[in-house]
Amino acid sequence: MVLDKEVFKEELKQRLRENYAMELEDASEHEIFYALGALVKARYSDAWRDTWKYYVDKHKKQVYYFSIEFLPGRMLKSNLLNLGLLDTAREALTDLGIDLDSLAEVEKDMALGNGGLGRLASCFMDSIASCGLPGNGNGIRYDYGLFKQRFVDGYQVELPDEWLQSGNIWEIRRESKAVDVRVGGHVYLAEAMEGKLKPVYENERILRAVPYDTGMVGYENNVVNTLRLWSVEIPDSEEDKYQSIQGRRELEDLTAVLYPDDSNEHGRLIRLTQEYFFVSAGIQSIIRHYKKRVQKPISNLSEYISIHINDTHPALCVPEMMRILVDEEDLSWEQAWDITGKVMSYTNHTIMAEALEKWSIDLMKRTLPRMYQIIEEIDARYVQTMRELHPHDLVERTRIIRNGQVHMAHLSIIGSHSTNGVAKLHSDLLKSVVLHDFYIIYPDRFNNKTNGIAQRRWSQIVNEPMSSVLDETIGKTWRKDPGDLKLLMNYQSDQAVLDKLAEAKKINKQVLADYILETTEIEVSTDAIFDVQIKRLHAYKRQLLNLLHIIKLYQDLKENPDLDMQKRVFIFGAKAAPSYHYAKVIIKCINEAANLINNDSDIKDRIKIVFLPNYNVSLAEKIIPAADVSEQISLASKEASGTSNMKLMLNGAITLATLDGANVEIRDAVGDDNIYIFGLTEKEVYEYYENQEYSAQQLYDENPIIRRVLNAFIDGTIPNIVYEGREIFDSLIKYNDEYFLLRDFDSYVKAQEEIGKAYGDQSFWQKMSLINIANGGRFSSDETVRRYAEDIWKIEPKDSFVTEKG
Ligand code: GFP
Repeated sequence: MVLDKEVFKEELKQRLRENYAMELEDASEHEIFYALGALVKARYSDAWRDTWKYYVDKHKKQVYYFSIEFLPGRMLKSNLLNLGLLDTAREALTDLGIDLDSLAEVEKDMALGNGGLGRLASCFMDSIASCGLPGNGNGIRYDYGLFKQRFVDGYQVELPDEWLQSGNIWEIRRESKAVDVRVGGHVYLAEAMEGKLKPVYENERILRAVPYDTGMVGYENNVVNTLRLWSVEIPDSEEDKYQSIQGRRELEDLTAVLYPDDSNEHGRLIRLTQEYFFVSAGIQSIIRHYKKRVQKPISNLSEYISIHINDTHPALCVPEMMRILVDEEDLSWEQAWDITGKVMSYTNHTIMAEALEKWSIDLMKRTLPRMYQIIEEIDARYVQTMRELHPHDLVERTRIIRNGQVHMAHLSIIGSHSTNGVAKLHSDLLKSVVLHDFYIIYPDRFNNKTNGIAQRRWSQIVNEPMSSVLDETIGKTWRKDPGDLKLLMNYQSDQAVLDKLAEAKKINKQVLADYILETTEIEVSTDAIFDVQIKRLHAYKRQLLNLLHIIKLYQDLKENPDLDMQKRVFIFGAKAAPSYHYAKVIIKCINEAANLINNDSDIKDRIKIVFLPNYNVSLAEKIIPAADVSEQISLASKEASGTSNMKLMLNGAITLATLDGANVEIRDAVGDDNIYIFGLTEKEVYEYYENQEYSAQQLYDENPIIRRVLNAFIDGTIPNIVYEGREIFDSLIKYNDEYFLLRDFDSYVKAQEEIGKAYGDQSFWQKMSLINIANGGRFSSDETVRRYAEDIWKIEPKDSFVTEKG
C-alpha cells in the first residue's frame, strides 16, 4: 500500500479535526493515537469488505477458530507493518515531532488470554490472514483482560485490567448480527409434526450475544479476515426480568472477566456458561451466514465450513452443532453426526491431567439442559457402536460421561475428525500415554502440528536493530519469507556481521536496562548475561529451579567473593493464577531473594534478580530482543510446546533447556552445539513414575550443595519468607519434589556453568547466537497454519485474489 508521507500527515490532521475538533498542536497523545488508529482502520476497511465479499462470491471454504482466549497485545504497529505503512508513519510522525514508539504505548494491551494458548491463537490469526487463508477467530470480548499484576511486599496483587476504558479503536460493534443464546431452565422433548420429537424449553434465560469484529490484517496482501468477539447484553424481550441492578449485573458479569476464579461453584457456573455462550453465538452466526450467503443445502456444510476447537473450552461446538442441525434444521441424527465430525477438529495443548476439563453432570444439566441431553445421546451411541469393536474397559475409559462427570477432551475427540498436539514430542505422548486409549480407537485422527510464532511481530516489530543488520547482510526477503533467515548461515564466521549483531543486542539490552531502572529502580549492566525466564508461573515450568541455582551462586559468592564468574542478570516475567497459592509463594520467594541479593554489597552487582511486574505481550516485546539466555526448563514431558522458546531463539538468545516440548525441535534446528540441554529425558521421567524410586530426601541428605540451597529457605538466609520458605522446602522434601527439581539440579548447574564459560568467549557466543537467528525461520506460524489448512481444515489460500488486487 503506497501512501505518501505528506498525504499521511494531512490525513492525520484532518482526522483530528473531524474527531476531536482540534489542531495537532493542541491534541493530547491519546487523541493523536485515536486519530491515527482511525486513519489506519480506514486504510484497510475496503480490503476487509472485499475479502469478505471474495469469500462469499467464490464460495470459499472458511475455517472458524474457536478459542476462549486471544492475546493480540497492541495492534497499531503490527497493522502498520502489515499494511506496508510502518516506515511512512514513522517518518511522517517524526516530521510532526511525534515519536511513533511512545505513541504506540498509549494503546492498551488486548490481554484476553492467560499465556501461550491465547498468544498462539493470535499468532495464528496474523498468519492465517498473511497467508491469504480464509479464516476467522471466534471468542469472548471480556470487559476486563487478564489482571494487572503489582508486587506489594513481594506478593502478587491483582488489579483489574480496564482495557476498554478509553474505547477500542480496532473493533466494530455489529448489532445487526446479534444472536440469542438460551441457558438454564428445563428442556423436555415433545411430539411435534410428523411424530418427530422436538425440545420444549421452560423457564430458560435468553442472553443476547452482540459481536464486535476486529480486522485481522494480512501482511502486504490486501487480505483482512475477522476476529469476532461476543459480548453479553440483555435482550429487549427480557428487560422485565432484570429490573434489579443486582440481576442485571449478574448477567453482565458473564463476559466481564477472563477465566473467573473457578475454585467455587459460582465461578464454575459462569465459566461453563461463558463456554456455551461464545460457542452457541459463533455457530449460530456461521449457520446464518451459510444459509444467507453460501446458499447451499445444509447437508453440504462440511464442504464450506471448518470449525477448530482450540483446547477443550469450545468443546460444546460438537453438541451445539448437533442441536442446530437436528432441532432446527431437521436433519436426522446420523446425518447431523456425520456433518459435525467432518466440520470439527481439535487441538490439545496440555498433558497436565488437572487441565483436562471435566464438568459435573449436575452442573451441566442445570446450566445447559439441552446440551446435556445431546451429550448423553452422543455418549450412549458411542458406547453402543464401540462395544462391538473394542473391549468393554477401553470403551468405558473413553466414553464422555464417566464417574459423574462430562469429559470435554473425550467429547472433542469423539466429535471431530482430527486431534493434534502442538510439538512432535507432545503429539507422540498423546498417542502413547495421555490419549493412548483414543489412539487405539481412532489412529487416523491423531497428528502433530508444531506451534509457531508470528515472526514479523517477533522480529521486525520488536527488534529493529537486529532487523537492519539482517537487511544489510542477507537482503530483505526474510521479512516476507522467514525461511530466508537461513542465508545468515553463510556469515557465521564473518566477524564484521557478528559484531553488528552483537551491537544490535547491546542496544536492545540498554533499552531494557533503562526500562528496568525506571520500573524497579534496579540498575543492571549490559555487560552481564541477560538470563530470561518469561511464562506463566507454574510448578511444572520450574521457575523455582532457576531460583535454586541463583541461590547457589549467591552462596558461592558469599563464600568466595573472588569467584571467577560472568556477571548475570536473571530476569523473570510471570503471572500466577489468582487462586494458585503455590505459584504465588514462588513469586514471593523470588522477590525476597531479589531484595536480599540485589542489595548485598558483598555481591558487588555480579548477580542481579529482576522480576518485572505485569508480564504481558508488550513487556515480552521489550524483554525478548534483549535476552542472551532463554530458560526453557520445564520437567521433560510436561510442556506441550512452548512458544517463548521460539521467539527468544529468533532474537539470538541461546536456549538452556530440557528435552521438552518444542525444545527438542529447536535442538534439531540449531544442532547440539548451539543449545544447552540438561536434565532428565521424558523416558527417564516416566521410568521414575513407574518404579517409584525417586527420593528427594535422599538427594537432600547426600548432596551438600542442595542441602545448603534448600536450607536457605528455612534458616533465615532469605528474609521475610518464614511461611513461604517452609512451604517451598516441604514441597520439595516432605512431598517428594513432584517435578524432580532436585534430580535435575546438578545438570542444570553444570549447563549454567558452561553458558558462563561460553559467554566469556564473545565470538564463540556470537556465532551461536547467529546460528539461532538463522534457524528461527522454521518456527514461523505461517508454516504452521499452512499445515493446518492443508491437512485438517482443507482450505485454500486466495492467491489469485492477491494478484488481482495486489
Ligand atoms: C499452553 C502450553 C504450551 C503451548 C501453548 C500453545 O500454553 O506448552 O506452547 O499452550 O500451544 F502449555 P501455556 O498455558 O503454558 O501458556
